[in-house]
Amino acid sequence: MADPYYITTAIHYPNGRPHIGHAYEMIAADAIARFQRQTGRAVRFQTGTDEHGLKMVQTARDRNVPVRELADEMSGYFHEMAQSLDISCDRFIRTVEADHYTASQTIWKAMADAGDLYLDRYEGWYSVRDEAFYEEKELSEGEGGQKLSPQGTPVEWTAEETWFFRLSKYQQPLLDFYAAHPDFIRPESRRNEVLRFVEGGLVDLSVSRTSFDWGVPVPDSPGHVMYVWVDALTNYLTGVGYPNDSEEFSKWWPANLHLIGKDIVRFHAVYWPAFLMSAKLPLPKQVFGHGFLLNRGEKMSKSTGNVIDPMALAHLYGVDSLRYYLLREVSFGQDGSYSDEAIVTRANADLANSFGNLGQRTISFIAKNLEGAFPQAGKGDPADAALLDEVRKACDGFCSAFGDLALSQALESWMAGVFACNQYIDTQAPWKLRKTDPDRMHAVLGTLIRAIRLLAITILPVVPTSAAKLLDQIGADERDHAALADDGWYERKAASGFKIDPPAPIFPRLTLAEKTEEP
Ligand code: ME8
Repeated sequence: MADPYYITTAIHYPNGRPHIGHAYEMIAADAIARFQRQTGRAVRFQTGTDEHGLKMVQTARDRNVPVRELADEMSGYFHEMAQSLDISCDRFIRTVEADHYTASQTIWKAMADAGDLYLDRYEGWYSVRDEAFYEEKELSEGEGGQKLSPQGTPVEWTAEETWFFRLSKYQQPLLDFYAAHPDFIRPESRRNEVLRFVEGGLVDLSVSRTSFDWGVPVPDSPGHVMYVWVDALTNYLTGVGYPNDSEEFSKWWPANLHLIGKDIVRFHAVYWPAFLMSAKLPLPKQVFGHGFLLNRGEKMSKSTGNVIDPMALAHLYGVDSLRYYLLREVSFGQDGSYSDEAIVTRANADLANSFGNLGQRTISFIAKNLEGAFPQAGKGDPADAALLDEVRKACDGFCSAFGDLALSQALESWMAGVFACNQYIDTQAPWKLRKTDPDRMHAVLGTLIRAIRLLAITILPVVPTSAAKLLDQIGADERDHAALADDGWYERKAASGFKIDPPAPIFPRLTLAEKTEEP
């Protein structure tokens, strides 16, 4: 059995409903998880909600509801979103769950045993929006002299007795680790940011709070709850059995990939490995900081009212169109812009008019003219082998790019295979061959079925429901990467007497929805 593969998204703050940025991260992670499953690896995929911290406390206070009630309601929307977007997670974790308290308190004790925790007084700047402490030198000044974090969020002066983690002790071990594992932080630009930050010197980190009680209690320290990031990061361990199920834990840990947004790379690439080093646990293999999704080039925020509801989009344009669009349009790792026009244009051009049309034309022609029977071997031509070679090349290109997290490039390569098929069908014109050379028509249609199968298997991680429907129509049951290399499939299926039914359209042509709100 190939190596197990453990992938996680960030866990999302349920202080409001999910937005398109959250959906983007879940979709990307889901496509990667599905891709890894196709390679034959055992995959574990985790997402969820990060429910403690001051931001939750303040939001609940503003809404005049108990914080647990807010967490339950909003976490429910994230869970619902995961289901609607076909997110194939093995666990949707909530940090209020009992096993998560156990895991967080266990890692805490391990850090204490290492001598890395001490009590002191914290005085400094805190951003509730980021749930992050900042040094004075990192701040800028906004309107009215308001101090702002590097993320542009307001910071406030905080002073309280807290536990500290000896982060400074890990400066050199972290730098050594980055040097020995050049792929630990990706993409390159984020790696450079982290290196600069750590090289600039690390100060010890305040890791508990006493001014509120919505968090995981610090062991043997009444009045202290853990700083939300300590418990949040630990979710990655909780989900794979830490500390009680050592078999499960050693199967999945260390994680292969923490997929997160660029704003929280510091927590994952500096604090998290330092906590793990302290607790003497192995470090994850990679942290990938994806870019931000902007609304027509503008940052989405509740105050400007341009936050996009992913469920509404999925409802308007279809889940698979949305998934395809987000992974195709945004160069993975960089920021990308979202607009309704772009999703309609992209989904129509690539899915409805190209891939969908290829499947629809071929299958309906066979259903109508061959009564659904698989085309026979017919009269071959070098053009047939040339097409299949090109399609295989496109699918291989998809796999190698996708495996390297170049998701958009992967889709570009796949699309070259679709184009080649459409060109082939136009040149070979099976509708003309029907009268003039039926033997040749059989060979052309058979070649197309083979090509469609390869393309549909390859694209499954991105558009799982639609590609599966297409594969059902042609009776292609094996859908992993081994099936891509199975050259005998066609003959076996044809010999089985499988009949192709007239197709129901799979990729509808989209039209732009009426705008209900303008940013
Ligand atoms: O940061 N485009 O939660 P969160 C793309 N709870 N991604 C975006 C985005 C956008 N416009 N806005 C946010 C947290 N994200 C913590 C994580 S992990 C142990 C704890 C991404 O709800 C963001 O970068 O603010 C992060 O990866 C994820 O959504 C959750 O953000």
